[in-house]
Amino acid sequence: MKYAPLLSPTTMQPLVLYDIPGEVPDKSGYWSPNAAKCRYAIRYKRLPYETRWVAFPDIESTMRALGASPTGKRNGKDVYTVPVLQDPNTGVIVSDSFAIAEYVDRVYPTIPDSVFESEGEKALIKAFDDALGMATRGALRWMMVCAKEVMVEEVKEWFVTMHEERLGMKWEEISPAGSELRREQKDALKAALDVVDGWYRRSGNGKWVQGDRFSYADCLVGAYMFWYSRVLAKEDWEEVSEWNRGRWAKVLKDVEEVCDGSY
Ligand SMILES: N[C@@H](CCC(=O)N[C@@H](CS)C(=O)NCC(=O)O)C(=O)O
Repeated sequence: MKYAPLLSPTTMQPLVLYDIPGEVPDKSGYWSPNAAKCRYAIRYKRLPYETRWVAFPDIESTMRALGASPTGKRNGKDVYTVPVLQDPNTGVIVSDSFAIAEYVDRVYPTIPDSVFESEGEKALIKAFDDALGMATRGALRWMMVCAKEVMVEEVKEWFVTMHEERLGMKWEEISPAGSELRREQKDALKAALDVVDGWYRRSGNGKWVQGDRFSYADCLVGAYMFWYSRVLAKEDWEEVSEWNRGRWAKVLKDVEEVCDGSY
Protein backbone atom coordinates (compact mmCIF):
# COMPACT_ATOMS: atom_id res chain seq x y z
CA MET A 1 0.00 0.00 0.00
CA LYS A 2 1.28 3.48 -0.89
CA TYR A 3 0.83 6.42 1.43
CA ALA A 4 0.33 10.06 0.50
CA PRO A 5 3.54 11.99 1.13
CA LEU A 6 3.50 13.83 4.44
CA LEU A 7 6.43 16.05 3.57
CA SER A 8 8.21 16.78 0.35
CA PRO A 9 11.98 16.34 -0.15
CA THR A 10 12.17 19.96 -1.30
CA THR A 11 10.64 21.52 1.83
CA MET A 12 11.75 19.13 4.55
CA GLN A 13 14.62 19.63 6.97
CA PRO A 14 17.51 17.21 6.42
CA LEU A 15 17.25 13.86 8.20
CA VAL A 16 20.06 13.17 10.66
CA LEU A 17 21.80 9.80 10.37
CA TYR A 18 24.13 8.75 13.20
CA ASP A 19 27.14 6.75 12.02
CA ILE A 20 30.64 5.72 13.20
CA PRO A 21 33.53 7.71 11.66
CA GLY A 22 36.51 6.02 10.10
CA GLU A 23 39.73 7.15 8.52
CA VAL A 24 39.17 5.79 5.06
CA PRO A 25 41.43 6.65 2.13
CA ASP A 26 38.97 9.05 0.51
CA LYS A 27 38.56 10.95 3.82
CA SER A 28 34.77 10.69 3.69
CA GLY A 29 34.65 8.85 7.01
CA TYR A 30 32.14 6.29 5.73
CA TRP A 31 32.91 2.60 6.18
CA SER A 32 30.21 1.06 8.37
CA PRO A 33 27.96 -1.51 6.66
CA ASN A 34 24.79 -1.10 8.68
CA ALA A 35 24.61 2.65 8.16
CA ALA A 36 25.36 2.13 4.46
CA LYS A 37 22.26 -0.08 4.11
CA CYS A 38 19.78 2.63 5.04
CA ARG A 39 21.90 5.48 3.67
CA TYR A 40 21.54 3.89 0.23
CA ALA A 41 17.76 3.86 0.74
CA ILE A 42 17.77 7.54 1.77
CA ARG A 43 19.93 8.48 -1.20
CA TYR A 44 17.87 6.43 -3.62
CA LYS A 45 14.84 8.39 -2.48
CA ARG A 46 16.77 11.65 -2.94
CA LEU A 47 15.98 12.74 0.62
CA PRO A 48 18.19 15.43 2.16
CA TYR A 49 20.20 14.12 5.11
CA GLU A 50 23.27 14.86 7.15
CA THR A 51 25.60 12.52 8.99
CA ARG A 52 26.31 12.97 12.68
CA TRP A 53 29.41 11.05 13.74
CA VAL A 54 29.50 9.08 17.00
CA ALA A 55 32.78 7.51 18.12
CA PHE A 56 32.35 3.77 18.72
CA PRO A 57 32.87 3.97 22.53
CA ASP A 58 30.22 6.72 22.80
CA ILE A 59 27.41 4.92 21.00
CA GLU A 60 25.57 3.77 24.11
CA SER A 61 25.72 7.07 26.03
CA THR A 62 24.87 9.15 22.95
CA MET A 63 21.94 6.97 21.96
CA ARG A 64 20.55 6.80 25.49
CA ALA A 65 20.74 10.60 25.75
CA LEU A 66 18.96 10.91 22.40
CA GLY A 67 16.19 8.59 23.54
CA ALA A 68 16.90 5.98 20.86
CA SER A 69 15.67 2.43 21.50
CA PRO A 70 18.18 -0.37 22.04
CA THR A 71 18.38 -2.86 19.17
CA GLY A 72 19.07 -6.02 21.14
CA LYS A 73 20.48 -7.61 24.29
CA ARG A 74 23.99 -8.78 25.13
CA ASN A 75 24.48 -10.74 28.36
CA GLY A 76 21.06 -9.58 29.48
CA LYS A 77 21.88 -5.89 28.93
CA ASP A 78 20.39 -3.53 26.36
CA VAL A 79 22.62 -2.96 23.34
CA TYR A 80 22.64 0.41 21.58
CA THR A 81 23.85 0.53 18.01
CA VAL A 82 24.10 2.84 15.04
CA PRO A 83 22.70 3.65 12.57
CA VAL A 84 19.99 5.70 14.25
CA LEU A 85 17.85 8.18 12.35
CA GLN A 86 16.57 11.40 13.87
CA ASP A 87 13.87 13.10 11.84
CA PRO A 88 13.60 16.77 12.80
CA ASN A 89 10.42 17.06 10.69
CA THR A 90 8.44 14.62 12.79
CA GLY A 91 10.48 14.32 16.00
CA VAL A 92 10.74 10.58 15.40
CA ILE A 93 13.91 8.65 16.31
CA VAL A 94 14.42 5.25 14.70
CA SER A 95 17.04 2.64 15.61
CA ASP A 96 18.09 -0.22 13.28
CA SER A 97 18.91 0.01 9.59
CA PHE A 98 15.91 -2.00 8.40
CA ALA A 99 13.47 0.00 10.54
CA ILE A 100 15.04 3.22 9.20
CA ALA A 101 14.52 2.10 5.59
CA GLU A 102 10.90 1.19 6.39
CA TYR A 103 10.37 4.54 8.10
CA VAL A 104 11.70 6.69 5.26
CA ASP A 105 9.77 4.68 2.68
CA ARG A 106 6.53 5.11 4.62
CA VAL A 107 6.86 8.76 5.60
CA TYR A 108 8.55 9.94 2.39
CA PRO A 109 7.16 7.67 -0.33
CA THR A 110 8.17 9.99 -3.24
CA ILE A 111 6.66 7.54 -5.71
CA PRO A 112 8.19 5.90 -7.74
CA ASP A 113 11.28 5.97 -5.56
CA SER A 114 10.14 3.36 -3.06
CA VAL A 115 12.57 0.76 -1.84
CA PHE A 116 9.72 -1.56 -0.82
CA GLU A 117 7.05 -2.08 -3.45
CA SER A 118 4.49 -3.46 -1.02
CA GLU A 119 4.00 -4.11 2.66
CA GLY A 120 4.26 -7.83 1.94
CA GLU A 121 7.64 -7.46 0.27
CA LYS A 122 9.15 -6.24 3.54
CA ALA A 123 8.91 -9.70 5.08
CA LEU A 124 10.88 -11.24 2.24
CA ILE A 125 13.51 -8.51 2.16
CA LYS A 126 13.90 -8.79 5.94
CA ALA A 127 14.51 -12.51 5.47
CA PHE A 128 16.99 -11.63 2.70
CA ASP A 129 18.77 -9.21 5.08
CA ASP A 130 19.09 -11.95 7.73
CA ALA A 131 20.14 -14.55 5.14
CA LEU A 132 22.90 -12.30 3.79
CA GLY A 133 24.17 -11.74 7.33
CA MET A 134 24.17 -15.47 8.07
CA ALA A 135 25.73 -16.45 4.74
CA THR A 136 28.67 -14.04 5.15
CA ARG A 137 29.14 -14.66 8.87
CA GLY A 138 32.22 -16.81 8.35
CA ALA A 139 34.12 -13.74 7.11
CA LEU A 140 32.98 -11.41 9.90
CA ARG A 141 36.13 -11.75 12.03
CA TRP A 142 38.32 -11.03 9.02
CA MET A 143 36.35 -7.81 8.40
CA MET A 144 36.48 -6.95 12.09
CA VAL A 145 40.26 -7.15 12.13
CA CYS A 146 40.51 -5.10 8.92
CA ALA A 147 38.05 -2.53 10.31
CA LYS A 148 40.57 -1.62 13.00
CA GLU A 149 42.78 -0.19 10.27
CA VAL A 150 40.10 2.32 9.25
CA MET A 151 39.11 3.28 12.81
CA VAL A 152 40.01 6.79 13.89
CA GLU A 153 43.32 6.66 15.76
CA GLU A 154 41.99 7.44 19.26
CA VAL A 155 39.56 4.53 19.13
CA LYS A 156 41.85 1.77 17.82
CA GLU A 157 43.00 0.53 21.24
CA TRP A 158 39.48 0.58 22.63
CA PHE A 159 38.25 -1.31 19.56
CA VAL A 160 40.84 -4.06 20.10
CA THR A 161 40.09 -4.45 23.82
CA MET A 162 36.34 -4.45 23.22
CA HIS A 163 36.60 -7.30 20.70
CA GLU A 164 39.06 -9.26 22.83
CA GLU A 165 36.60 -9.10 25.71
CA ARG A 166 33.58 -9.97 23.63
CA LEU A 167 35.24 -12.90 21.86
CA GLY A 168 37.35 -14.05 24.80
CA MET A 169 40.52 -14.25 22.69
CA LYS A 170 43.59 -12.24 21.87
CA TRP A 171 43.35 -9.82 18.95
CA GLU A 172 46.17 -11.64 17.14
CA GLU A 173 44.13 -14.86 17.21
CA ILE A 174 40.97 -13.45 15.59
CA SER A 175 42.15 -13.38 11.98
CA PRO A 176 45.94 -13.49 11.69
CA ALA A 177 47.16 -12.28 8.29
CA GLY A 178 48.68 -15.11 6.24
CA SER A 179 47.31 -17.84 8.56
CA GLU A 180 45.28 -20.95 7.76
CA LEU A 181 42.43 -19.38 9.72
CA ARG A 182 42.45 -16.29 7.47
CA ARG A 183 42.44 -18.60 4.44
CA GLU A 184 39.35 -20.36 5.84
CA GLN A 185 37.62 -17.03 6.45
CA LYS A 186 38.32 -15.99 2.87
CA ASP A 187 37.06 -19.35 1.57
CA ALA A 188 33.93 -18.88 3.68
CA LEU A 189 33.31 -15.52 2.02
CA LYS A 190 33.84 -17.06 -1.40
CA ALA A 191 31.35 -19.83 -0.64
CA ALA A 192 28.84 -17.27 0.69
CA LEU A 193 29.12 -15.07 -2.38
CA ASP A 194 28.67 -18.13 -4.62
CA VAL A 195 25.35 -18.67 -2.85
CA VAL A 196 24.32 -15.03 -3.29
CA ASP A 197 25.39 -15.21 -6.95
CA GLY A 198 23.01 -18.17 -7.28
CA TRP A 199 20.19 -15.95 -5.96
CA TYR A 200 20.95 -13.32 -8.61
CA ARG A 201 20.95 -15.94 -11.36
CA ARG A 202 17.35 -16.75 -10.51
CA SER A 203 16.26 -13.18 -11.14
CA GLY A 204 16.03 -13.24 -14.92
CA ASN A 205 19.45 -11.74 -15.62
CA GLY A 206 18.41 -8.29 -14.56
CA LYS A 207 20.73 -5.83 -12.95
CA TRP A 208 19.12 -6.17 -9.52
CA VAL A 209 18.28 -8.87 -6.97
CA GLN A 210 14.71 -8.77 -8.25
CA GLY A 211 15.66 -8.58 -11.93
CA ASP A 212 14.70 -5.24 -13.40
CA ARG A 213 13.38 -3.65 -10.23
CA PHE A 214 15.62 -1.93 -7.70
CA SER A 215 14.63 -2.52 -4.07
CA TYR A 216 16.00 -2.43 -0.55
CA ALA A 217 17.53 -5.87 -1.26
CA ASP A 218 20.01 -4.08 -3.55
CA CYS A 219 20.82 -1.53 -0.85
CA LEU A 220 21.75 -4.51 1.34
CA VAL A 221 24.09 -6.25 -1.11
CA GLY A 222 25.52 -2.84 -2.04
CA ALA A 223 26.21 -2.09 1.64
CA TYR A 224 28.14 -5.33 2.11
CA MET A 225 30.24 -4.58 -0.96
CA PHE A 226 30.73 -1.00 0.17
CA TRP A 227 31.97 -2.32 3.55
CA TYR A 228 34.36 -4.82 1.97
CA SER A 229 35.68 -2.18 -0.42
CA ARG A 230 36.36 0.16 2.50
CA VAL A 231 37.96 -2.16 5.03
CA LEU A 232 39.74 -4.86 3.03
CA ALA A 233 43.34 -4.44 1.90
CA LYS A 234 43.33 -3.11 -1.67
CA GLU A 235 44.49 -6.39 -3.22
CA ASP A 236 41.91 -8.41 -1.27
CA TRP A 237 39.03 -6.17 -2.37
CA GLU A 238 40.30 -6.34 -5.95
CA GLU A 239 40.18 -10.13 -5.74
CA VAL A 240 36.77 -10.37 -4.00
CA SER A 241 35.15 -7.80 -6.29
CA GLU A 242 36.08 -9.93 -9.34
CA TRP A 243 34.59 -13.18 -8.02
CA ASN A 244 31.51 -14.49 -9.81
CA ARG A 245 32.51 -12.90 -13.11
CA GLY A 246 33.03 -9.48 -11.59
CA ARG A 247 29.56 -9.39 -10.11
CA TRP A 248 30.52 -7.63 -6.87
CA ALA A 249 32.42 -4.75 -8.43
CA LYS A 250 29.44 -4.26 -10.73
CA VAL A 251 26.84 -4.44 -7.95
CA LEU A 252 28.70 -1.78 -5.98
CA LYS A 253 29.04 0.45 -9.04
CA ASP A 254 25.38 0.04 -10.00
CA VAL A 255 24.09 0.70 -6.47
CA GLU A 256 26.34 3.75 -6.08
CA GLU A 257 25.08 5.05 -9.41
CA VAL A 258 21.39 4.62 -8.79
CA CYS A 259 21.76 5.93 -5.23
CA ASP A 260 23.39 9.02 -6.60
CA GLY A 261 26.99 8.06 -6.10
CA SER A 262 29.50 10.34 -4.50
CA TYR A 263 29.50 10.99 -0.78
N1 LIG B 1 20.58 -4.58 13.50
C1 LIG B 1 21.32 -3.35 13.61
C2 LIG B 1 22.78 -3.64 13.85
C3 LIG B 1 23.60 -2.37 13.95
C4 LIG B 1 25.00 -2.62 14.44
O1 LIG B 1 25.36 -3.74 14.87
N2 LIG B 1 25.82 -1.57 14.43
C5 LIG B 1 27.16 -1.64 14.95
C6 LIG B 1 28.07 -0.79 14.12
S1 LIG B 1 28.16 -1.31 12.41
C7 LIG B 1 27.14 -1.07 16.35
O2 LIG B 1 26.61 0.01 16.57
N3 LIG B 1 27.72 -1.78 17.32
C8 LIG B 1 27.78 -1.33 18.67
C9 LIG B 1 28.05 -2.46 19.59
O3 LIG B 1 28.12 -3.60 19.12
O4 LIG B 1 28.19 -2.21 20.78
C10 LIG B 1 21.12 -2.51 12.32
O5 LIG B 1 20.93 -3.13 11.27
O6 LIG B 1 21.11 -1.29 12.40
